[in-house]
Amino acid sequence: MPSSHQAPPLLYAHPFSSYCQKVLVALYENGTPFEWRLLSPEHPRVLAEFAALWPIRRFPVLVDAGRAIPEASTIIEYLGLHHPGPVPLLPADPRAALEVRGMDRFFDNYISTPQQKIVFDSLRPEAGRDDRGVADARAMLDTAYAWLDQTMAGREWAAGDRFSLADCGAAPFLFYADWTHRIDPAFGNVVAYRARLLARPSFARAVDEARPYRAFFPLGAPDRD
Ligand SMILES: N[C@@H](CCC(=O)N[C@@H](CS)C(=O)NCC(=O)O)C(=O)O
Repeated sequence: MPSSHQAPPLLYAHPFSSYCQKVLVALYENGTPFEWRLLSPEHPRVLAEFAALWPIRRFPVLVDAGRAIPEASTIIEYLGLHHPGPVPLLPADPRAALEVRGMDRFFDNYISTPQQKIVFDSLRPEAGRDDRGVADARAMLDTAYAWLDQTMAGREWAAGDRFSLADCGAAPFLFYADWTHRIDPAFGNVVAYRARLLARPSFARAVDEARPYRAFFPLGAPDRD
């Protein structure tokens, strides 16, 4: 348990980043105090600190008690251990926790990874684009939406009745995936789940905080959500 005099964790992040929103949802679910370290060209010192903390330079990174923790899922598990709040995001039962981690891997690997591929490719100069890779990413999203549609039949949240780590990632990943490669309305369970996630106050807050940055969405942010 954190002691009362302990400084709050620092979050090196950007509000428009999906993986940062994944962690923000966990922080907001539990009302966990933290300090922003905004990754922006206007704050070169913060960028330099971040690069020194995590040479891989993928964000977010949490710094707590002198320790740097990268990777959104690991950060959320860390918060549950060291800064627990009223909403446990991993069930205490290891079998139930395995289901949550399995769904968390699904959203990282088969929704977010292809979604990022399409966006990152669009940022490349024309000559360096990877058309085949983008087509594969779009096909993967279609396959992932179809699987998720079946899986979510009768489920409120990704791993069942309780909001969990898996929903923290599902929220921003489905949010941006729909902007990038529209979810077919025939996948009604996925569309309804995405809407439930958007109505969840923790994610609604993260979405609102990111609104000022929508013009930066490389594919053009649609006028919805
Ligand atoms: N595996 C990482 C992925 C983090 C990630 O991809 N973050 C993106 C922002 S959403 C990023 O750092 N992009 C900057 C870049 O690729 O240079 C995690 O789970 O946290």
